[in-house]
Amino acid sequence: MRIDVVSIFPEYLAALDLSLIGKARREGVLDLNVHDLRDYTSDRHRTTDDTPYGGGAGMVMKPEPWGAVLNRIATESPVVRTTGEKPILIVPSPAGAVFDQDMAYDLAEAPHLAFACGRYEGIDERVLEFASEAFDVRPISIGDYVLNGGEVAVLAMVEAIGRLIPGVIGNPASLDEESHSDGLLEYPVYTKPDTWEGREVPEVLLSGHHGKIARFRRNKQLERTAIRRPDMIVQLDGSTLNRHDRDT
Ligand code: 6GU
Repeated sequence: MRIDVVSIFPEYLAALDLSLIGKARREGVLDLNVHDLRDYTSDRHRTTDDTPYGGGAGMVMKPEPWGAVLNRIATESPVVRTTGEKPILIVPSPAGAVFDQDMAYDLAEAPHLAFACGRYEGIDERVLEFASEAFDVRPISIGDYVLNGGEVAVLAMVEAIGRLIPGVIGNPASLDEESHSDGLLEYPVYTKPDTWEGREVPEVLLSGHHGKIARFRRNKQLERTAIRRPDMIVQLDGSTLNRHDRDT
């Protein structure tokens, strides 16, 4: 997968050199490119923002550098050149649709993603209209709170998406049992020692009885989800709960 990220703080994205995502980059599974928006300005001060038309607080990102960098990314897209398909342009914004695991799975299938990190009060709206000629533009939020810019949101989204790309995670089976994969939160986990600070590991996990262990874990998932995320219980579709869930 090809990923381009545009920011006025490219150093923020240095964390993408670490851990599994960093390894995927070094192995060539992820072709991740970070662009400094200021490199696409043409004035001496490398200005990227200006005051809002209509008045109001804060500053707005100027359209010209955005136009220049997005033209470059679209023109150089290996996907556009080979398939003619539009790359997806994610615009991180608290005013976007909320990112979730289904979206991560969907985006993990795309051959080319670009991220446009806004700062201040946002990017001149005409940039999104202009970009939609060459990109499938999607404003996306990572939750109902406000960040100062899109960079931290991009770190979260690239990690959530990147780990779903085949070859990025060593053991893909671990993806099947994690929170949100089946509409429930994941069960609690334990490791050695079996007694620690006077606390025991639940006995059933030491029993070697696979059926009982599966039932215990499933009950913990249901209990945890009901307590912590009642909203997810409401969303469960009929096929998620099986006969055994109802009988116990
Ligand atoms: Cl994606 N960007 C910003 N600036 N704030 C946010 C957000 C994104 N998601 C939640 N808050």
